[in-house]
Amino acid sequence: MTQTTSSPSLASVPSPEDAAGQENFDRLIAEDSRIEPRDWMPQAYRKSLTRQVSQHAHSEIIGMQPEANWITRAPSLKRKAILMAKVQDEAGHGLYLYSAAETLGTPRDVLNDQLLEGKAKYSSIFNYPARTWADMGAIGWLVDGAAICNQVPLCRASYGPYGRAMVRICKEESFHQRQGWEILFELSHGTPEQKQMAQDAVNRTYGPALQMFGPPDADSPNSQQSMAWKVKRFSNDELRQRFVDMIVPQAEALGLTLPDPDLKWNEERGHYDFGPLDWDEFTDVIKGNGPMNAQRMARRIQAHEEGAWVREAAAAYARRQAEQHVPADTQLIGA
Ligand code: FAQ
Repeated sequence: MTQTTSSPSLASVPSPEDAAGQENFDRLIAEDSRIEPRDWMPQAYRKSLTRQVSQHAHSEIIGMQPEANWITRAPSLKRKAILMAKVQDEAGHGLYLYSAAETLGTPRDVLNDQLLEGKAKYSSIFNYPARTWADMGAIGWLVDGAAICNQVPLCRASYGPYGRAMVRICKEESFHQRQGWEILFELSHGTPEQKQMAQDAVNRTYGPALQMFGPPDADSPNSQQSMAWKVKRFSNDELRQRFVDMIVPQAEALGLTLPDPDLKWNEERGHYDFGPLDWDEFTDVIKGNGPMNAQRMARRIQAHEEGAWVREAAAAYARRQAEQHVPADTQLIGA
């Protein structure tokens, strides 16, 4: 009788270093400690975090566009100054996040190429147009509001640089949400036309804002592993529910309604029930077929090309600084 060998191939046997690294990684996760860039980590953890953090960075950068469009049309100097500061904050968030992603080993220009070549995703919400000034309010209240709801738990993400970046980002997002709320409050207490403009903006933004939390848990391929690694602390549906519970009383205080006839308090669950979202539309948007995908990407590519001279100048400056700061004794050795 021929005997087949069932011993594992050599390639699948972890080296002693990998086995020790995995043990240390598992211990740190179990203890709720942090994984730092120099720590051993499983390849899958590194890859999944690079995906999430870089896509988060891309979202911040693309997310500047709908609001930047309104800087020149802001209704007062004060509003203009506030909006400019907010858009700059989003650029800063992108930079913190690219820096955090780079600590996982992929250089920023590679991550950026993935965005420009359409290989990396960014948040679906930024593929919708900002039609009126009231959209600045709806984006601040609902989009930044959803971002905070999703990102406060990420301050405790197991990967140190990501969690620390999120702390500062969340502080700034809270300010953004308040400025959005304040824009909507003013409009909803203004003329009937202004109130209608605020209501229309909320009607358009509500569904896409709820979709920012990602697909329903049953269709979320990354959630389970990400939660086991303590990157994500709550599932997509848990955070979406938390957000709905938060915005219903806020909408009442604003004097506006949310566009969902199924929205009602469920005494038994202790939460608001809400109606189904259009997941076919979501899938279409993240495949690149949303109302603004083509324009957002074209603008990003154009901005990248127009910024080439800045990158070249910065690189030339860095080279010159390095040459001028060569220690004196090193120069002598070469002489
Ligand atoms: N849009 O398995 P899951 C902001 C993708 S920042 C596009 O559930 P995961 C600030 C997902 O990537 C907003 N794609 O994935 C601001 C995955 O595809 P992949 C961004 C989405 O990672 C305000 C696939 O679907 N925030 O707003 C979306 O466990 C105002 C399956 O999904 C963050 O990035 C979506 N909405 O959960 C700026 C927060 N949802 O990658 C300017 C950090 C899912 O396998 C103005 N990220 N997908 O090809 C996260 O918390 C998570 O990555 C989720 C998705 C919750 C977004």
